[in-house]
Amino acid sequence: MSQENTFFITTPIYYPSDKLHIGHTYCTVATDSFARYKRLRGYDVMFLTGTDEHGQKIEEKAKEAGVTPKQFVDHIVEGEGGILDLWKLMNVSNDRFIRTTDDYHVESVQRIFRKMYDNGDIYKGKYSGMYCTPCESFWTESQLVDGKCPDCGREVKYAEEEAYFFRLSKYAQPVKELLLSGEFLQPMSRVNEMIKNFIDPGLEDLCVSRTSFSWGIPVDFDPGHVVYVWIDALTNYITALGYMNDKYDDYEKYWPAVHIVGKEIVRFHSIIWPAMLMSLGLPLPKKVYGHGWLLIDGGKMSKSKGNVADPYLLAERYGVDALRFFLLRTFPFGSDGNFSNELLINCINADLANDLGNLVSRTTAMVKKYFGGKLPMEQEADDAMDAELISMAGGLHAAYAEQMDKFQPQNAIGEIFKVLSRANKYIDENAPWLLVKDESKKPRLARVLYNLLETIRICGGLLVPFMPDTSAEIAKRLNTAAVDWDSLTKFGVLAADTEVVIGDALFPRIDAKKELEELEAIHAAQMAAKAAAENHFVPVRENVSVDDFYKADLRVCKILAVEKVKKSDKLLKFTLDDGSGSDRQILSGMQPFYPDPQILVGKKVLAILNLPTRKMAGEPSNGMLLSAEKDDTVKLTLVDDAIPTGAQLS
Ligand code: ME8
Repeated sequence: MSQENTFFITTPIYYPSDKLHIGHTYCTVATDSFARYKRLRGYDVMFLTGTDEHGQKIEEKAKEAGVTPKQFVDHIVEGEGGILDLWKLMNVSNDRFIRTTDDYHVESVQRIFRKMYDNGDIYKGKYSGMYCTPCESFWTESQLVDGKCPDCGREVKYAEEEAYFFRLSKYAQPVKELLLSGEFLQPMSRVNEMIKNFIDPGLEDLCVSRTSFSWGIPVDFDPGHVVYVWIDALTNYITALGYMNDKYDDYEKYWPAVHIVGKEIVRFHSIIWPAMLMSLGLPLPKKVYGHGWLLIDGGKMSKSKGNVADPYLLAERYGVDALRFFLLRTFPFGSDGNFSNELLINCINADLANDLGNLVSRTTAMVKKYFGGKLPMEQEADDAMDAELISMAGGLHAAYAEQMDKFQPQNAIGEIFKVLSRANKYIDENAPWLLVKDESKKPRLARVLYNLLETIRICGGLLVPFMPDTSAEIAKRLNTAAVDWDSLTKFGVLAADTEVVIGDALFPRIDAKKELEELEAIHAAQMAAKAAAENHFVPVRENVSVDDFYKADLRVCKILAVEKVKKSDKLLKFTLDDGSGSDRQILSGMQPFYPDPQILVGKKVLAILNLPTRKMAGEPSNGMLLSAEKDDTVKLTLVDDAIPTGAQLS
């Protein structure tokens, strides 16, 4: 089975039923930090994420949108601003991305289903029970809460159908033993939850096929049935390694995995999944970690409540690293946490601008000012005043590793920040600005600055799982490439005559009051746009004569530049090449619909040019860009690159 130095870690595969929000981002970024940490420790890591694309909910959503289910999921997964784009933006270092509609997965699931059928663990029966359509779950009467779905609180309805069942009941005892053994499921509180709520009341066999919808993997020996969600979804963790398919050959090398999942799907991962693996005769996962939820105003985020935080917007405003850091620094991984913009801004100001950013700027600036940027070789030996800082920085890796090995990024970051704040205090204790006044104290000054640079090197290196770009930038400022684990376990690695690189503030301070007001305004505008879209109706337009239509000078223009209009939450300012030889400026209310407008640069759009100049937010606009609107989305009508700029529509 898996080799000594390999490490396989997974996120849940997310439903591409809508755009992902900060909650999904939280889980993926946390898992990314564990993957990066293990790589730093020298492991050969396989980090898997992906999408769970079948099921009734997706089928219904696609129908509403008037497209096929595959078109629907393709758009959400691969489309502009979709799931792949989000993980790229968030600097997620997954090695593989599985889509459950991938051919190899479909074939593997059919083989797995057949294998479990052949060994007698899947049988045909009839299912009746209370069914929650949005959650695609049958519930027993005792599981309902006030007669409603215990997961989402919505109405359930009685349903009955012929179905295949998995003999989950057969595995109740070994699964209970697994849950009680060692540290399979964490945090420990979830173990009691599982045993009390699911195992002890008696595990029922699990319905694993459906005949009521068709968007799923067909049971190849009984075509009216499609494989129902969990056998399709959970097996992704092994099919993505090549189990029962020829696409990959990594199963032997990497399995078993550590699964990082949200608390609401711990049941599936710690009971059903191990039972399925037992049925298949495969080794069980190393660990399931059930993390908490990010809440807004104490409630779970939901698109329908309109209280979701948009990772695109936040990453764009504060930077990807700041957002990643905030998520992992602020919320204890195993518990729920209340997300707020205020917490985010305070975290950036206190930890990143102050404690980290200032320390880097101050220290490098002093090396520059007092020694022209390069420390001299003549340095005094360390004295008693240095001992605490040196032992804290030199020993940091151990305390940090202990926390990361327990999947506690918040505490690992906390350890780093203890050292950073000790370093800030060390500056005050040693008052370099006084040492510099006395020439004989220069060797001492050099030693003080060296100790600070070393502390920054170690802390910056250990920040790599959380803020990969910032960590690299810090190494650059210290003129060092040394971010391997070994070098982070020792104090005194940096050359004595290190030459620093001066740069901009790593994290500029944010004016919290102003920023919060702006975020409020953006949120209000988004809510208004959503409400408008909900009340939207397509106006009946009067017939227009061909002559009238031809009065409009409609042309293909190329976007040369785009920027946000300062005084507006909605307007983007486009500089266009309209083929006339001089640039044209058009303003358009596209800001809410393009969180990253720079992706538009170089694209070709349609514009009406012969409109009178209008002033919008103090800026002139010469024409109008054509856009198309459906439901709550508005997009510019882009045209094929092969059509020349300036071409007129006829
Ligand atoms: O459950 N706070 O997919 P899903 C923190 N397809 N994490 C959150 C969150 C929040 N508010 N909201 C979502 C599914 N998450 C299945 C999984 S796995 C074989 C199949 C995260 O799109 C959290 O990790 O509903 C949660 O478990 C996951 O997204 C659910 O994503």
